[in-house]
Amino acid sequence: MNELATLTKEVKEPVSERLDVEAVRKEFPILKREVHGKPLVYLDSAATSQKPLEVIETLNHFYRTTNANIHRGIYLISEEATALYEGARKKVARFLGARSWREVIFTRSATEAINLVAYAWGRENVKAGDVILLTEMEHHSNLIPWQLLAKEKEARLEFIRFDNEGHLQLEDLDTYLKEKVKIVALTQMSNVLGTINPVKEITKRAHDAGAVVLVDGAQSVPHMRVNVQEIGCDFLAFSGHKMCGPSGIGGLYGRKEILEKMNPFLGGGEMILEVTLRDARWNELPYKFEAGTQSIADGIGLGKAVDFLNRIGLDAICEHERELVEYAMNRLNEVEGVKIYGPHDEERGSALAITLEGVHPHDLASLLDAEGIAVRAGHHCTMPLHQKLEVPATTRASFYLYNTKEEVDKLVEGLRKSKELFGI
Ligand code: C6P
Repeated sequence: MNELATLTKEVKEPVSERLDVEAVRKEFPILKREVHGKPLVYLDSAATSQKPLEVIETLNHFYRTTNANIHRGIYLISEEATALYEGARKKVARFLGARSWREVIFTRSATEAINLVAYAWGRENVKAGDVILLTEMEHHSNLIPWQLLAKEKEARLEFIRFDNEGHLQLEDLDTYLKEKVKIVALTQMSNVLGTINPVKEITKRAHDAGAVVLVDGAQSVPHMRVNVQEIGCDFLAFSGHKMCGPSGIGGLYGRKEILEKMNPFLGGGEMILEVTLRDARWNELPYKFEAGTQSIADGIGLGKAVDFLNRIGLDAICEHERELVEYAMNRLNEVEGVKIYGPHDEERGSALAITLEGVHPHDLASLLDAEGIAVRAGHHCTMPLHQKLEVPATTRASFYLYNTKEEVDKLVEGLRKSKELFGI
């Protein structure tokens, strides 16, 4: 039995199969506030999620009682801080189904995690003429680091296309895998289309062709059960702030065998075993990749967020969002002029990008804001995806465990009001 399997047994079962949204909402203090004299309707969780009280209080408690640097002090509060931080790492490792806590590297965000791989793995392994295979729906965080690497190494960037429904065209994968693909890097859930990509199948095919696989889990990890061993991927990046945790903390799962062979990403304190003026030996995993003082309180807060998500239950969250998105799609389709992007079937995530004919996406977001409704407008850091959709911008509503059908109704009402204002 692997190291974390024994610990997994101790994880408490979720309180109920179904999510009690009213009870959940009470745990998020910000949801009580008003904006522009109206109750806040927060529909921007794909950008960042709100935080439950227990996460907020964990940060507060840490700074009030336990604040010290970790892995350094030979005194009680430093030892306590270290135990809390390393405890959080173990919770994250279990949450992702890693074989060992050593496979979880804390970073500032998913962005930093992907950059870590592009630099530390990419520089050693990608050579001139190699193919880096991405998809057309990637967030800039999973595009720019590879563009930089490809330019430096004279490697080739190629892309798996997506079809009109936002599904990947997997025949492109097979075509490119016949060439020298070194890495396939793709999102598990699109932050615009809501598409859930078949990362397990893609990983299998990529591995059969000798390629390494990085999964961008920034949007999937907060919303569905993600198990890195089941997927079989080599790397998975995620952000704490999208999964009820604090900002400034995220992580990279990496298969131990591959991490061990890699050079460090950043140099500095803590990532070394021994240093002389001209040389150094690297620390063991995961510390080799954690140079300098870490976001200690935020890491501990992320551990609390994982406890929270486990208590509510990922299956219950997933089911709640599935019902909500289905309801939202039906209701939005009632409004003439609304176009919904991405899959129209049940198997999709909870990011819903739309356009409303005759109203600019930014104007729509401003009008909705006046109604207390927070949505995002723009290209959502996916310019190439929008170029393919042939729209400069979309307005995006994204849902999480605390959203309700009444909030969807308010969104629809807001759209109708906007149409009236524009005389459409
Ligand atoms: N997307 C959105 O509103 P960071 O910023 O590092 O925490 O996450 C980056 C990132 C990577 N991949 C995907 C699929 C993402 O959606 C994001 C963040 C936010 O859609 C902010 S642009």
